[in-house]
Amino acid sequence: MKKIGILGSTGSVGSQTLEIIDDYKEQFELVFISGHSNIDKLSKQIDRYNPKYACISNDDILAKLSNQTKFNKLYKGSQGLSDLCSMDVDLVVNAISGYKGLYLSVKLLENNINIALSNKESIVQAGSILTKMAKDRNLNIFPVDSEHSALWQCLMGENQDSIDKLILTGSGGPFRKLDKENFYQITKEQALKHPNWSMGNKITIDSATMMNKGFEVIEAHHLFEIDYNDINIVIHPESIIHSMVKFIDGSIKAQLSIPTMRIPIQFALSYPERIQNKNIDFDFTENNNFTFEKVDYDKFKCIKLAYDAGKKSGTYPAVLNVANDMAVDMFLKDSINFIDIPELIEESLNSHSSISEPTIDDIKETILETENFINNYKSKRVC
Ligand code: MN3
Repeated sequence: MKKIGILGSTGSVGSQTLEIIDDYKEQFELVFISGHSNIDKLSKQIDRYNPKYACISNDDILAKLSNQTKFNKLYKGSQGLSDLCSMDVDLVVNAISGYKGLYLSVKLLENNINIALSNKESIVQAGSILTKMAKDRNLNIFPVDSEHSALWQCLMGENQDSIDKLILTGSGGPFRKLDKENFYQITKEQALKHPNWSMGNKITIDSATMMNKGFEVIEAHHLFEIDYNDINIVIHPESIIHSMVKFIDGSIKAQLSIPTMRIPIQFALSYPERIQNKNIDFDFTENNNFTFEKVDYDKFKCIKLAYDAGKKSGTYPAVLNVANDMAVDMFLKDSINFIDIPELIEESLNSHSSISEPTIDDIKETILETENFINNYKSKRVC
């Protein structure tokens, strides 16, 4: 029986993780869940899945939680999240959205707990630190993202020296066919409509700007120790091939399935075993149109910003991440345009002096600095 905890259970990945644990009760035991603002959903999850512990973000919403009496101890706020990270569990799914998920990833590794990582911000900001911590402590960081799960599966049983390059696939998002000249007109409603995947707002906007793919490049670099020059992106609008690895002999391995997060989440939970999914099939004769396109780096400036920040390393990726997080939030609150997102990130990167081989404290400092930079920018705009 694997004991599992979920950080961020009310989001898309968190909710699907709960369904999987519930479907395979003989194999998984649910220890804890945590939610942030969606208290109704958290309350329902508590009733439906009966975790031993739950964590909510603050006291204000405590009153709204009808089933609080079910718990010996209900955890609260950042201290509560931190307490969850020291519980007796085998694996924690970190599905918190945003850059604050990093501190919890660090906490989990410090407490010798394996992570199924859906919070890509952790690896983007502090990839070298987290992967080194995991290695030193003999722990695993299992990818939950569909692309990295695909790469992980393609790389199993292969030598590092045999890898020629990683090929990340991306759907291209909703604006793949829109001319760059019309990008300034993009509305929030348009950007929130993803053609293939249904996800939270933040990651849906990241898919529309393609920053998501840029983050995934950085993530792949750290998780699989591959040089940035050997990580390519190809647009594959059908989202059936979830990524590929080309080997030095010219052979290419790909991982395919219908677009569902169920498979990557489940594999991260069940690894090294695979568990039966009776209802997932694939008919090649009905899905026989696989197409591929080049990435338009000119249109999707965020990808280039991500490659550059990743290659420059140090604290640049943290700036990239926080600036993006805040810019997306501003776009969602109608305070900037879609095309301002990469501009704001670029300005933040340009104003930053990076620290090479940063510690977690350096990264914290960089996060604060970037928050200040963007907040100043915000107040200047209001004037
Ligand atoms: Mn992905």
